[in-house]
Amino acid sequence: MENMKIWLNGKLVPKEGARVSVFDHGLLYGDGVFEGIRSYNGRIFKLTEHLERLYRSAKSIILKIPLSSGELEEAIIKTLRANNLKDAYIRVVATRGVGDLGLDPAKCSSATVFIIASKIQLYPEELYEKGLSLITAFTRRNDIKTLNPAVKSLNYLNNILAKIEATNAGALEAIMLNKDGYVAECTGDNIFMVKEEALQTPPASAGILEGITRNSVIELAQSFKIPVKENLLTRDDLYGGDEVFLTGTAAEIIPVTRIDGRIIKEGKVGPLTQKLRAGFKKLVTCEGREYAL
Ligand code: PXG
Repeated sequence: MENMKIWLNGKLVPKEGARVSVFDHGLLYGDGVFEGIRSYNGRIFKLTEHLERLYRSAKSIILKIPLSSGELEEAIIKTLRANNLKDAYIRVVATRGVGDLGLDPAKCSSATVFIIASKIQLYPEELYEKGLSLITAFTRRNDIKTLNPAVKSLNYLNNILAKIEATNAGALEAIMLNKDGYVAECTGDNIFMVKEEALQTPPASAGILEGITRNSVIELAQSFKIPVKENLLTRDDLYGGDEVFLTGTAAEIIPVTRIDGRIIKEGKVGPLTQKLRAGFKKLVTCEGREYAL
C-alpha cells in the first residue's frame, strides 16, 4: 500500500517514518501484546471483544496501555480513515516500551502503542473450495502453567516454529498439540471437528487462544441448533471426523480436508462447514462498529 499511515504513540506517521527503538522491550524480549482485527465494508467486526481481549492480555502481563479503550477505538478509526480503508486488517500492538539491555520492565517508562491498518492477505480462494491440508507439528503449544496461550503476547516463536514445520512438509498450517498430546489449535487459528451433526472444539483449558471467530462460530452454530461440545480431542479424533475446519480473524472459516496424510471423510468440504461459512459471511457484513471514511 502506498502512502500508508501508521498510528504510532498518538501520531499518524508515514510508513517509512514509523520506527521503534532497538531498545524497545517488545523487540528485545517479546514483551508486549497484540490484536488482529478485521473491518468489512466500513464495519469493525467484534471490536469490543478484541479490545477486551487486548486489555485482558495487557493486564495479565502487568502492562499499562496509556489509552482508555474508548481512546484506542478512536485511534483505530482515525487510522482506517487516514488510509481510506473500508475493508481492512487492523493490527494493534502494545509493547513494554523503550528500556535498557536488561529484563527489568521498570526501566521502561511508557508503553509503545501502534496501529497498522492494511489490506488483508487471505488464503487463496480455491482452498475454501478444496480445503486445507494440515500436518501435526512436533513443536507443542505453550503450556497454560508457563505462558498461557490465552494471552495474545508478542511471544509467537513456538507457533512460528510449527509454521516452519508445516511449510517444510508442504502444508500451509500445522496442528499444535498441548504438552499432554491433546489437540490445542493451529498456529494462528482455532480448530473444529464435525461428528454426527455436532461440533466439537478443544476447551480453553486445553491451552488455546480463545478466538473471537471461534466464539462467533459457536454462537452461530447454536443459533442454527447445531450442538456444540467443548472437549479434549486427539489427532485420531480429527482423522475420524466427518468435517474439520479452522477459524480465525484472517482465515474466517476454512475447511480442512486432509490431516497428516489422512483424508477427512471423502475429502470434500462438508455441509455444516458450508452452512457456517455462509452464516459467518452474513454476520460480518451486518454486524460491527460502523465508521464513515
Ligand atoms: N489461535 C492463535 C494462536 C491465534 O494467534 C487465533 C487462534 C484465532 O483468534 P481470532 O480471535 O482471530 O479468531 C489466533 C489469531 C496474523 C494474525 O496476522 C493472527 C491472528 C489473527 C489475525 C491475524 O498472523 N491470530
